[in-house]
Amino acid sequence: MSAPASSPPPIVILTGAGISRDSGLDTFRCAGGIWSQVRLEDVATPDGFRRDPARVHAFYNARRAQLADPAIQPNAAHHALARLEQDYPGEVLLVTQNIDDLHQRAGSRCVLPMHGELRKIRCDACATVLPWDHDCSPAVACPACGIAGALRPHVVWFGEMPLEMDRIYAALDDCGLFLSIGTSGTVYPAAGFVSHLSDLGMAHTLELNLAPSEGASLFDDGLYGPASEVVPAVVD
Ligand code: BV8
Repeated sequence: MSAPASSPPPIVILTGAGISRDSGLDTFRCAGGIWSQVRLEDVATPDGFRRDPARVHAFYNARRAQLADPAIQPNAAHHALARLEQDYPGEVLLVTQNIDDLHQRAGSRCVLPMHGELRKIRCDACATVLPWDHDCSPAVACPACGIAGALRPHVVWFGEMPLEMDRIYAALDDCGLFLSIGTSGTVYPAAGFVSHLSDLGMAHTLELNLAPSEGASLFDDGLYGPASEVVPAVVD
């Protein structure tokens, strides 16, 4: 579910893999993280998919199966952000780089998943986006157009344009508070949001992370510790 189109909200929250770490999902760049297990060039680029679509599907099939494990549930940080949205209706926009659905499962409704969604698939032939909770492979035909070999994970790979950028920048341009939670701030354009806000000079910017990120000095303030502890402490 994505945010309804309306006037820009005053609070913008950006989340990254760190917020889902306390739910049992790996981050990308922490010790032992996903990019130490597989080469991102192989599994998260259009070239990698062209070279070996079966390998890329297998990578996302495994992550989809992990997300379906009953042990993987939203944690106290996801729930706190859902409460914040309920307490301030229409005033919170949650922009997530995560492709898991833990924010939505916690009850957040105004969510823009800028790097796509693991539980969806897209057809390169007819552009249909479909809910997808099982495995996919190059042999599977698109349920909408019937063409085989055209389905791909509905995720944004390196070199591709992230989703909903117009709505995200419209919200950033009007916001008064920006929270960045559990992201290393290494992947653009999300990594550039805080500098964009510093240039505008209107929003208070706060980093919540396990430890200061490389870009911590770009923020007005920082609070550090596990997201499942720090986020509820800030929100409640
Ligand atoms: C684009 C797919 C424009 C989904 C992902 C030079 C050369 C080539 C390209 C570039 C370049 N410079 C810039 C680029 C662009 C590139 C980029 O930024 N590259 C970087 C690496 C330099 N960006 C792009 O290509 C983007 N598109 O720019 O389009 C364009 C213009 C014209 C034409 C075409 C395009 C697209 C980027 C999308 C990448 N997709 N993955 C998936 O499989 O999941 S990247 C991946 O990184 C995930 O999506 C992830 O969300 C994202 C960000 O990572 P984080 O979430 O921050 O995770 P990370 O592991 O890094 O950090 C975890 C953090 O959590 C840490 O800070 C840690 O301290 C903290 N933490 C840990 N535990 C906890 C915690 N915090 C709290 N509590 C805890 N318990």
